[in-house]
Amino acid sequence: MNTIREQFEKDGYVILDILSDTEIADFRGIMDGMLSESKKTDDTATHQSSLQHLGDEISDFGNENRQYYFHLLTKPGTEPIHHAFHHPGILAAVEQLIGPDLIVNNASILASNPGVDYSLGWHRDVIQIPEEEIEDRLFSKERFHNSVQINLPLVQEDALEIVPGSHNRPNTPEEDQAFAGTKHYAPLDAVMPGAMRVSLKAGQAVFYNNNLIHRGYCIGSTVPRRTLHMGYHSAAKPPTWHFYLLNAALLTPDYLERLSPTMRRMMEQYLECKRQYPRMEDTWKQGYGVEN
Ligand SMILES: O=C(O)CCC(=O)C(=O)O
Repeated sequence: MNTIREQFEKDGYVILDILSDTEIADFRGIMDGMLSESKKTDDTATHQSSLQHLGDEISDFGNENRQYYFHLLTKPGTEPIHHAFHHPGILAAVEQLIGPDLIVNNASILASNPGVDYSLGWHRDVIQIPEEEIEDRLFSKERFHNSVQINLPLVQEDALEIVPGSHNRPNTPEEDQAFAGTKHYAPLDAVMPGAMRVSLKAGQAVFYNNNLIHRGYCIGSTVPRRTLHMGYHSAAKPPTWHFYLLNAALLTPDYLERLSPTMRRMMEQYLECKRQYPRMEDTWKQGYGVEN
């Protein structure tokens, strides 16, 4: 077994250098064309989370005092940045972590301007699963989790916090206490034992198993957040619930025509996988085919 895979399986994350300085400048230029750093708002309310699963409109960026979450794959006009989502360094690493035939199922930007404070509640990425169906066996060494999530900042950041090693075991009693009875988002003031902040230089990426207990947390930052955020699965195995984040209804023939050949191929494979596994609600059921 190779080292990054061993580390990923043990700790639930691994940090790698991905982008060259030229690539960082290139992506930063494209992103600056989409998101203005100078946009100021009179909004002083504290917003607790971005619209993580619905996504924001790029034209709304900066209207509110919060972090924004843009889903890119299905947004016409964002094509100039799509090549980030099939960067050879990223695909090679993800393939070592979960296997071949990779398909991107989340390709987003996490963005906020300097001075914007925000926090998400601690969570595992299980928001699509009704709380009463979230069983401990989902977080076990025996179950293959067909998902790698990545944060790749174009500006140095410390905005992701994780509990290393929590991805393949159930909550400890102390963690349960911090979650205060919920299996989705913990209360914002929860103190999570064993938490660690992930510090990344521009161009470095953290690859993580999103069953890890984690949160976005950014208070008092003097730099903007400009982070590519993506998720992949291997088409060699059944997908997880994360696969369904991408709105396949927007992958119309007209839209597919606009994509680069590589991205179009990935999206066609996405649609094929969706035909094979049409029902998200099967993915967390016992007997789905991912347990050893
Ligand atoms: O990096 C962040 O802001 C956290 C993202 C997150 O919690 C998620 O995508 O589930």
